[in-house]
Amino acid sequence: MLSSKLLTLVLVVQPGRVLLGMKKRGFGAGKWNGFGGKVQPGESIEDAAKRELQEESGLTVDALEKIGNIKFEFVGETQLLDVHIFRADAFHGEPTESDEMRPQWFDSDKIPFSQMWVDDILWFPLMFQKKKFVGYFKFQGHDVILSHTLEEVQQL
Ligand code: 6U4
Repeated sequence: MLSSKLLTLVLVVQPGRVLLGMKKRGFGAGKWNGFGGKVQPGESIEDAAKRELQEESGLTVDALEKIGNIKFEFVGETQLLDVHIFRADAFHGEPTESDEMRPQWFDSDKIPFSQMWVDDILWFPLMFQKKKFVGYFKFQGHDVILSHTLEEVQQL
């Protein structure tokens, strides 16, 4: 059985737009994505999501809505990425570039999917509609999905 690594991902959404960050280094460098990272020992997943959002975008939030959970398998890797996805509809502060991310607002109809993880185009519509979802994606390298499941759920 594969072990798994807990990760967070936060999408900050306002009417008609979403904040993404250009990942400057590390896993997924060169891609636009939500803000997130590894859950540290002793930390709750939601606290990790808030901390990573603050560290990478400069924004703080009072509340996060749990919207999705996707597990990613990369062929040849022994660890699954267990990514917990949250949406924030309100925030404090101004998006600020960090060592890891360069934040930018995108209109909801101009999301740069060709420069994002290829799974995002499949679940962003659910995220925008505030639908909850769970999924499993099996990747070959970082650009090819070999198989996947994605389903809407009532509760996470
Ligand atoms: P550090 O500790 O900063 O070196 P790094 O290797 O850069 O970590 P990290 O912590 O930024 O990785 O975590 C990876 C981020 O990428 C998490 O927010 C989850 C997200 N992510 C990983 N695979 C993804 C995928 N297929 N689709 C997606 N986000 C993904 O939308």
